[in-house]
Amino acid sequence: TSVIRREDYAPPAYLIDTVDLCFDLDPAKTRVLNRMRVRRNPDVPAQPLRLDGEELNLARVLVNGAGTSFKLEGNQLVLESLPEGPEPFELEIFTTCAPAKNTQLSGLYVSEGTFFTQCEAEGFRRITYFLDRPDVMASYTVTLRADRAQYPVLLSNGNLVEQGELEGGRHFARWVDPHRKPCYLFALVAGKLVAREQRIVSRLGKEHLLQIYVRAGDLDKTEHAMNSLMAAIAWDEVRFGLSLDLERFMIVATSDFNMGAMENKGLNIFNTKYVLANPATATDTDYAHIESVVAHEYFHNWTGNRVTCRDWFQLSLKEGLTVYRDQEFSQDMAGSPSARAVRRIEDVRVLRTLQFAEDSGPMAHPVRPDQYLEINNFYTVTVYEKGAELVRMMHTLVGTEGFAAGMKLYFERHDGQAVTVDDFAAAIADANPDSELARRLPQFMRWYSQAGTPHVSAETHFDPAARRWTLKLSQSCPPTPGQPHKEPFVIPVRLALFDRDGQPLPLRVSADAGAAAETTGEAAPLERLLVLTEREQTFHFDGLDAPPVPSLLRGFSAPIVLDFDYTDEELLILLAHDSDPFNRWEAAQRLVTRRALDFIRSDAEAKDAKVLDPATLEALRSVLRHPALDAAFKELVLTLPAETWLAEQLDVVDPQRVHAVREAMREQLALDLHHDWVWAWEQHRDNGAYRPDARSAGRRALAGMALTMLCVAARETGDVVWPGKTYQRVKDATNMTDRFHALSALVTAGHALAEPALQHFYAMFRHEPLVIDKWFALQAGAPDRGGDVLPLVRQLMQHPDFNLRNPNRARSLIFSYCNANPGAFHRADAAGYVFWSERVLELDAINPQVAARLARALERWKKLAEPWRSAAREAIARVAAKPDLSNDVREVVTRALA
Ligand code: B3K
Ligand code: ZN
Repeated sequence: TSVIRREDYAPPAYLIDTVDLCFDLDPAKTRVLNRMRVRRNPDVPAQPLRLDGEELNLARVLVNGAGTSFKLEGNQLVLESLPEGPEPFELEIFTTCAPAKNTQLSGLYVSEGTFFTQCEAEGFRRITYFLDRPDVMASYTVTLRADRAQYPVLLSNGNLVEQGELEGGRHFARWVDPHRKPCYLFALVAGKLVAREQRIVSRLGKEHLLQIYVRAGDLDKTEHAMNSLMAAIAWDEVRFGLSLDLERFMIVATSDFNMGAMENKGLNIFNTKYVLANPATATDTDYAHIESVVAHEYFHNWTGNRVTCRDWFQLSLKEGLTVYRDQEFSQDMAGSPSARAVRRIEDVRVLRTLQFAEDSGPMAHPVRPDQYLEINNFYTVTVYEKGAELVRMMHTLVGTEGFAAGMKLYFERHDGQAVTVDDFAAAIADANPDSELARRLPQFMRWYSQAGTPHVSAETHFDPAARRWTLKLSQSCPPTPGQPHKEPFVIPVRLALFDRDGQPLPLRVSADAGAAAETTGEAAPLERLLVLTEREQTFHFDGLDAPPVPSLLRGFSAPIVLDFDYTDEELLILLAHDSDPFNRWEAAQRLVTRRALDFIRSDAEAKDAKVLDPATLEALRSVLRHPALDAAFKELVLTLPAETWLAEQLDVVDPQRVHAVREAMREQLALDLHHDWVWAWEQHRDNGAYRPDARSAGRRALAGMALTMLCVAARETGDVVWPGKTYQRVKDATNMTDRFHALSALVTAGHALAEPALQHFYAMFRHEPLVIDKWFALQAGAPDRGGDVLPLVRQLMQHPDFNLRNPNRARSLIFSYCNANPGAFHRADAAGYVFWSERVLELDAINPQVAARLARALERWKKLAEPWRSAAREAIARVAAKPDLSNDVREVVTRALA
């Protein structure tokens, strides 16, 4: 297979109006009869019909009921002698496939005796021959036939129109989807499942049935997902006027799934991890993920399903927009302004640690990529999370009402169509003709076409005589593969100013600077939105008695790196006083990152080092002890920057040094703030009956952090009391969040009680797969002590509960080690890399999509110092040398070596 290019897009030569699918479900050999009404696309010159198919056995092809000649060319079925003219014809294709052998989990597969499908992006071609592209939309009728005893529940998209008995203990169900859709949104499920049901009435007065299907023992874990679904439905009606367009909306959970969930029309299929929760088995983080993933898939019903992508290069059209929507939803669900800010900080943290790294590595690609070998490799943090930031910037540039008007226009124009990101941006701009977005639309679209993270550097000047403060912003963007030079972006920069006592200052823009003069008498605002469009731009602010402390890029108003040489004093002022919680958190991150990087670059011994200075420690202590700040916010401020984040700030990375310095900082925080951690634990440990709301989750998070710090300190001081209390907590906690915090505290501290605690935990939850995933992940992600993690991971691979074929399990052990534990993975003896290459190859034979994700663990190898650099390149080369790699893994390793 070769590279697919965006510029090669051509509309389909044929259109498919209706599809009538009939399945005889059998794990070993499922028979699929596919009857389509097809016609030539009048806008495209006549040519043969080329249908995609993969791993199918073709039995018969009929055109208008009669046999026809056909060719098989690679993975395509080619029909040359088709009826001329614009009239539709009937095309009937009969194939079989083997769901039980489908370990890729794309197409039709079997998980624990139940049939599931996954068609996005190109899985439908593994079910039947089809025009497997999102701009071909058809109306579907689906008949499922299966053994009644083994597969009592038969589901597909839309409405159930008929069901009944068949001979030989079989039965059938027929589903009709009232909405046209691309084939990637097709789904079926057949198996032994039970459902939680909920009837709701929409704002429009329509009745809907909501169902969540799970295995019989899991019904008690579906309440939170149902609540989240109802909340998402209500939110979309209020915020965007978008209502559920189906009589029945179903969610089905499976424990074998390549990603989080899938938005199939009316029949969402979910990884169990993002559905199942009760207080005994799920943590606060799980609850929050479920809320956002359930909402995300539901929101796709409009952004993705009603209006879909013209081609897969437009993926961010639905994913960036839908992530933006789920993030807004989760913020609204959080409630208080500071709880909203906590969500924002968490989202930005993901963007900056994962997406910024992607953007500066070999897989860097624009939010709208230009080419791919395997589309599944482009379901990335760039397309999703950076894509969401682009939508957020549009919102910032047109305002909340303007954005809602833009969304309305988008659906008026494009409902039922397959469109591009340009169409979306044009709708937002056209609804707001006087906005900065409309004025700068072509330039704004560079965010979609240029890869890389822009840097904005700020310089300031104060003129006491004129009482004028000047801010000069300049932007640049580093080269990325295939894009050596970048044109300037449109960058919204939110700004506030503070005096040295932390009091906000009014922002008076001077009239001669080209900006609109202030109307006299009107109070100057305390925050302004500057829009940087040139490579370099200067802004003046008047009426200031002293140089102010700028709070720049408030709320992280653009996905950029801000280079500004804050003094420590200025950062301490912002940390203590900034009214923007994001920048308050950011001030602490900057202080701590600065200390860490200074130390890493020095040649001082890291063991027992005082990496943090007294002023920073004192500032962190005041945050921890602050009477008014939320516990969740405190926990974020006190969380040290990730090793991967620190590594990204360095030109050459010694991963062991980064790890050692971060560990030293943690010990320092644990020891120097010991009394404060005791206080924090006592103040936040009890929260009554478990409720997953943001406030009590924040309290649990801070208590959990305190426990970890107290166990880390105990390791240094020889204290036995806190580890003992923590062990007790593992045994008698009343919810999974508290229990897991305690277990993780012992494991993180490397305490001797970790071992019995892990055993106790395992014995308690051995029949809960999602909890056992946590058990594997915790051990594989533990801080390395003398190289002990890799042998443990190898040993855990032999555990009876380990199964490489189950993606959740593979991720919990292998990915937690290779992708999320740099200190243990980057071993000087290269044994971690050897392990990685073995697993990539082993997984590739089972499930290329999952293998390709793992393959990305070493893509930043060029930044590594020796001996890691050479060892990593060798390991990648070893993988690349395998002749029959999947496209998925091939693309990742080829780019990495380029
Ligand atoms: N649209 C799916 C992702 C499909 C991934 C295919 N490799 C889930 C989501 O983003 O909602
Ligand atoms: Zn999505």
